[in-house]
Amino acid sequence: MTTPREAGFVMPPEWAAHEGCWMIWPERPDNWRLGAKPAQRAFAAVAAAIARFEPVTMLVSARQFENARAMLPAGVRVVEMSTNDSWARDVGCSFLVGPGGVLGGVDWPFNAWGGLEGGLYFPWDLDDQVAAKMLELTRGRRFRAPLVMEGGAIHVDGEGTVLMCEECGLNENRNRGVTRADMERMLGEYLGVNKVIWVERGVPGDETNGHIDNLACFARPGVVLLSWCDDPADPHYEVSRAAEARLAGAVDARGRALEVVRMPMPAPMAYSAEEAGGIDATASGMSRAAGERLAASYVNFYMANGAIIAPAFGTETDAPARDVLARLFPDREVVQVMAREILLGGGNIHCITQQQPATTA
Ligand code: KQY
Repeated sequence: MTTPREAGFVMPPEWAAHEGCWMIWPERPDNWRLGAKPAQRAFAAVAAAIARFEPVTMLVSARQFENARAMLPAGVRVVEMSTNDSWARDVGCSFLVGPGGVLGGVDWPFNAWGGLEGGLYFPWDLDDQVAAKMLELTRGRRFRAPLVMEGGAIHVDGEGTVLMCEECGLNENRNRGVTRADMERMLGEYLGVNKVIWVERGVPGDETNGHIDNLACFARPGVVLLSWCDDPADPHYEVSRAAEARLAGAVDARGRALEVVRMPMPAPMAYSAEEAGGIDATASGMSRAAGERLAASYVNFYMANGAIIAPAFGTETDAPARDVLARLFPDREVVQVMAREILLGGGNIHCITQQQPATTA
């Protein structure tokens, strides 16, 4: 099996020019309350915001095709595809660019964030096929990875460095017996990176076992934005300090020390009784009880061409978060979209989007 590295492919950073963005329409009522109607409105708002800056493709089941078409702006392309849920970051391919500017993609084996040991649902077979189908539609070269992983578990700087949380990347529920060296070798071969910067834990309560995309991201090479908490009573207080110590003590693939920018965390939020009561009970592994803390973070945003599409929660921290993004990305328009309904499903705007890089071939 030829790996992307052997074939000369690398994953571009999210800030490189995009051909467009891929999303998946929410539908399953055991994750999205009230038959997914409020989530569908939120996903439509995200798609409309991104579509101002780059083409958007929405993947949707046959059952929901007419409804999605009616709810989405005309400029959003709606394409039928079977899935188990709606997390394009994780079940979609991580796109690569190869020699002469050709498109490729990593097809990560997917097990619903932990398989039968703590995974969120069964079956996940349709989700596991999404990356291959995206690469069929785009005629990109497909590289099936040898280890289970998700796109939300990585952030690359485009200059040879990737960020990952140990809690996720070394979790036995993805790859039994996996070692740090195994994962580093795999990331090197499939993303074209030379350096993995490990952070120990992700945002407390994140049901992905610590996806980096909810905790931290590269803003540009050498600069990492970190979700930060100043309340010693909050479990994220320790997590954010430990992450900052790791990041500040690391050097990237080019030998640079990282600058860490703190992004304030939103005030604690939890499922209301009404929200939890709107979710269909099933035997899935998704825990959705009233009062349960939501893993909210402002770092879970999408970089579109010329814009940052960022979550807002209707709380007092929305404005400071917007200010941080505006300062960090002076050449991009910051567009905040109300994202609580996405958060109720366990993720946020970065988790429901997947960029396809612009290619020259
Ligand atoms: O963090 C992400 N990339 C995805 C979150 C998935 C949550 C599933 N309920």
